[in-house]
Amino acid sequence: MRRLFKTLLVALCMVLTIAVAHAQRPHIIPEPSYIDMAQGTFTITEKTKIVVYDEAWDAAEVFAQDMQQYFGSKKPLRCVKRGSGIKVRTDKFVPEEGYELNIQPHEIFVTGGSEAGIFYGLQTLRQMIVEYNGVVPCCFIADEPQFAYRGVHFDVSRHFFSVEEVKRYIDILAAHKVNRLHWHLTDDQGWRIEIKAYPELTEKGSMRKETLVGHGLNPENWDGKPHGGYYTQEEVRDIVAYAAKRSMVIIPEIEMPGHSQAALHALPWLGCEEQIVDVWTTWGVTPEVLCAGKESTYEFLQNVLDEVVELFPSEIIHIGGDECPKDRWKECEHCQAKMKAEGIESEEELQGYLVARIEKYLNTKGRRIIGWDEILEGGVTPTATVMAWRGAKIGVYAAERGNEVVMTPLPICYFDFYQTESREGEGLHIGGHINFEKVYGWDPYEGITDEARKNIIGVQCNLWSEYLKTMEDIEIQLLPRLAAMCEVQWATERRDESTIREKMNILRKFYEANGWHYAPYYFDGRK
Ligand code: TNX
Repeated sequence: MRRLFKTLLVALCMVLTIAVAHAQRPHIIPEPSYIDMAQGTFTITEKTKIVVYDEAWDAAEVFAQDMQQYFGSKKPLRCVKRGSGIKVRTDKFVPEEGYELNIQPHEIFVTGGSEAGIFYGLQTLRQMIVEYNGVVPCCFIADEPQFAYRGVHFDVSRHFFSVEEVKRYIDILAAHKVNRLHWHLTDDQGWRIEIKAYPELTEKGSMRKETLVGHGLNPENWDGKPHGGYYTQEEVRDIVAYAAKRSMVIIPEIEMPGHSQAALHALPWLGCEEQIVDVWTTWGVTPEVLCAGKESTYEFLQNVLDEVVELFPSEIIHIGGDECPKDRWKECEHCQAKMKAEGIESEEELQGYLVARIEKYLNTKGRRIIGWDEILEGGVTPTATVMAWRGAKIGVYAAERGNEVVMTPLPICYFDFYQTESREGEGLHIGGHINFEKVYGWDPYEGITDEARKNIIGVQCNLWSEYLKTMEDIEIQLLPRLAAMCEVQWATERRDESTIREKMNILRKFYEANGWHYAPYYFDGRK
């Protein structure tokens, strides 16, 4: 009898242990590839050391600082070369950006395929630390991303954001395991990057007289207040280094030949007729574009790019290419002469000629180009990467003709759109409707052949800032939709509709612990 009781007791304990272990499964976003729960816990305190075995000091130090914020302590956690605590190391048998996180009662091991892998392993641990108030359950997690390119775009031209704000943006992205920041630095409404060869670009082109009040479709009132700002080259370097410490590459975008009115204001000789124009104070698409006929335009672009490649180690450079009306070119003697001399038949092809020339130039510097999908219209080279924004079908088309593609279709990836159908309580936005569910349920491979799948190198969401003036506005548009986006970027095949809401309720606490603003709609059930 006693024996039977003992056996039953043991069985009961086992069932309970399994149940407890099950209940402890952590809520991590994006979903890891593999999680196996074990017995026991590890308690992280402000005294826990991070033991760095090889070169992953940046990842460790960033983590140590993030922990400092949670513990409210004066100093970050200590990073040391030996001892016990959270042990980080690289191992060539782990996939490049992947990691293994092994939490044991007395030690934690974070093993990455590279420093990036370690960084992501530590981000997973960071979410667990918030979820369990520092007492993290023992487990083994193995994880790696689906897409190599996991991007988020930031428009700092329409509204300017300070160095500190850009860094805060990078922090938010990094916690979602995003590895590309597409930094939209120039547009009609402001030129934001110092170029030493042309000081006018920032002296004149970084400031607009005033800004449209209300929607771009009804340009009636302006606020009468100057708006502007720019980043010095030193600040750019600082931001690039800040991102690199978080395993993030910044892809700069220099818009050409459209969306360039701020540059035209600063340097009127860049236009077809050298007409004097303002830094634009309105939203939309302006007919004022760079002249594609004069050699001086090409020289200008090359000189600008010379400085850009010095500042940004990114292998790809974004050259814009979107929404370039051809009205001025049709009437321009230089553009028409260039077309004749080069045997170019249409103005679209003239844009293709400009893009191909710039691509060639950047290739001589060891860089490649990426451009908005309009670059397909001018007969793009097979070596350019296409950023498909006007629809996933265009991305599929480009991938099938052999170009590499970043998918960022408007109906899913435009985070400047409204988040609710009713729009109640939301500020003024450009239009549309993209909620969390739409992003989470998206299949970036839809409609593609097996062969072309490999050409989809990644996925990106875009944050255009016409209607976003403050960092709070930015964060509310970004979060929590970025959580859904990072599931697509990192975990496409592993997404699970039945667990996401529960996971989001935990991630929300993580946002709060970091002091990030987020939109309430998903949490209060508004669609
Ligand atoms: C289109 S997407 C643009 C931007 C606007 C955006 C607003 C793209 C390549 N161009 O200039 O800011 O729509 O959603």
